[in-house]
Amino acid sequence: MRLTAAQALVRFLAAQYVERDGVEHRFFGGCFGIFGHGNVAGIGEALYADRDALTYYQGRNEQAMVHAAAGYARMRNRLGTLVCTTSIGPGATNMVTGAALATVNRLPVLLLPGDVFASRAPDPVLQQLESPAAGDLSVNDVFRPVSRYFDRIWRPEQVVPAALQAMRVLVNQAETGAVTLAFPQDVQTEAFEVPDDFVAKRVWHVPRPVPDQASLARAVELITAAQRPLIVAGGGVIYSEATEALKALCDETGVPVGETQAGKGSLPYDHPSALGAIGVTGTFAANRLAAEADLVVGIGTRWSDFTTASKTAFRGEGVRFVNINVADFDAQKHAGVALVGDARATLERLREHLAGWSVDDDYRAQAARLSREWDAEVARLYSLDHGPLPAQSEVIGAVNDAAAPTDVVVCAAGAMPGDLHKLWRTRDPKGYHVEYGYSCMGYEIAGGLGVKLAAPEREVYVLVGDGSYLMLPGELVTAVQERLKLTIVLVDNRGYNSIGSLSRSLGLDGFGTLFRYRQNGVLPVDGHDTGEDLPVDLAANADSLGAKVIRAGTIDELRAGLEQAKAEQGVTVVAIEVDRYEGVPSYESWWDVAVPEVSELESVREARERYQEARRDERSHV
Ligand SMILES: Cc1ncc(C[n+]2csc(CCOP(=O)(O)OP(=O)(O)O)c2C)c(N)n1
Ligand SMILES: [Mg+2]
Repeated sequence: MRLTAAQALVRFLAAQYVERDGVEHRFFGGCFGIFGHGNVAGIGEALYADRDALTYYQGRNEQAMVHAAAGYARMRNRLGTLVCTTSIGPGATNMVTGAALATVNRLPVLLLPGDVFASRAPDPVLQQLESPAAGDLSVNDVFRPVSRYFDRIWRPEQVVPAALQAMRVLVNQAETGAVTLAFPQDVQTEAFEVPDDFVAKRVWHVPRPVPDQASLARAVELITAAQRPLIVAGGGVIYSEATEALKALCDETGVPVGETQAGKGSLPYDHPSALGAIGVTGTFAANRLAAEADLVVGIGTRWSDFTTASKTAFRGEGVRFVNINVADFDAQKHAGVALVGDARATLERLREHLAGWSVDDDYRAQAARLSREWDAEVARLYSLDHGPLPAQSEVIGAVNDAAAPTDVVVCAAGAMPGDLHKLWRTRDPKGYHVEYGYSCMGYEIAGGLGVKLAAPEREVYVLVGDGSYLMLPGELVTAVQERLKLTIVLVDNRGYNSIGSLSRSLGLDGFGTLFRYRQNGVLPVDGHDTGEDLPVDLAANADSLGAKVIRAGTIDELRAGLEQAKAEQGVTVVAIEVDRYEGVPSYESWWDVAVPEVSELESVREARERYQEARRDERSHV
């Protein structure tokens, strides 16, 4: 069969399936694209001529398309994703941030940036960046460090090995992330004789590998010798659908669980072993037990600084680690006993080995008590009745009350992710979707769109700050166009407030974080000249993009607005302003943000002293 390279690739992508536990799914749910000269005729023709093969979605910003694909992939537990096609030059490089986000979060996305002519005949083509020192370089080489697999398709026949390698990496649970196939615009249009097998249905089997016996035995020895063991549940628990296995292990052994951002939802919030969020944005329940733990079992976590509180969370004398991870890279961290394997399969093995063993009753009771005490703190923060502007924690409470257990909350950057991590009562393993591997402003609306495409049966609540909204609101239009139902809660605090409070804590008065008019030549800071508000109306902006807008001035109005949104079919934006100074406190934790060693500012010198003091709790775990 004679096909162009682009036609062959589109047919191949449409025929890819994955199977795990006997359940088979199509791997690609569609293809996002923004056309330019680098893809309009090649991939564009392939998508247009065969419209049933792969659903085409029109994007507004290439970065946002990749966010949508990542959101989709996460919602599908990495067993599905979307393709993203772009033109060359700016359209292509706009995807770099999205690629990094996908790779950091280990989420499969397939990127097809257009590339300059392989023939080099018309060089320099519009938007080509030439290098005097290297003829084979294009801007797409910037994808290499942020991709788990990169290839450039120089000849049409090369589609075959490139596409197969791309799939190998995308479905590999340890390797997955962004895969980039840079596609020169002339090669896309060139024909070759395509082997029939290449475009036939292909099923990729996703295994559940288990650790070797010796490693398991070492882990069991450590766990059964521990007095105060603690589990840290990461995203791997959810991706491998290990939540039931985890719950069974906790019921039997009484080991308490702290959750990372990606792992939140591993246990229902009201399970007696559930300590909730751990680390910098953790609960006092998790952070107190972490400080005294003698053994920490990390499951599917990469041990980011937010989880380890910059290596101050686990302070027990001689504390040891056991790491269950499908990726050897993460399993080896913190000098842990590495259990390289699938979370669910490994937890099931561990449970067999631990049969009859449990933590002592006092420890189990302490965990259950702390879990209840934490929930009382959540209830307090949900109903502060703060005024005149409400507190952000009350907004979270209102959304949590409005959402059904299986609905999904989506967020990524600002003060909201930390507050959600602490306060969101998660009742379903897929109910909490906070992108915190890259914590990328602008992910929210686009990621929420991807979540909705992946799980149309669930209601999706996107919480977005004013700063994030301004960075990437365009996919609102895509959601309107696709007639998708999204409820977006736009939380306005007139600026980059999370960084503002960080800045204030470092003696810097929130410099550069308020959205205010310049005054006397400088931008206003907190606590001094507060300056004048900007005449910005983001709700009106959302209205102009086709969303139904509800303006809420109080928490009661927010609650009413959320009820009203339930009856809507399309995109609803509920806008509310919150008090930027009424933040949720930090609970017995610390984050390492470097403070200048010398400064003319007294406030910074004081912050430096506090910084040096705090660093004394840092451990090396080597
Ligand atoms: C793309 C990107 N740029 C910069 C940052 C650093 N950053 C983290 S939060 C934040 C402010 C976010 O503002 P907003 O969305 O209004 O949320 P708020 O902090 O006010 O809660 C910034 C600038 C980031 N996370 N992502
Ligand atoms: Mg803000």
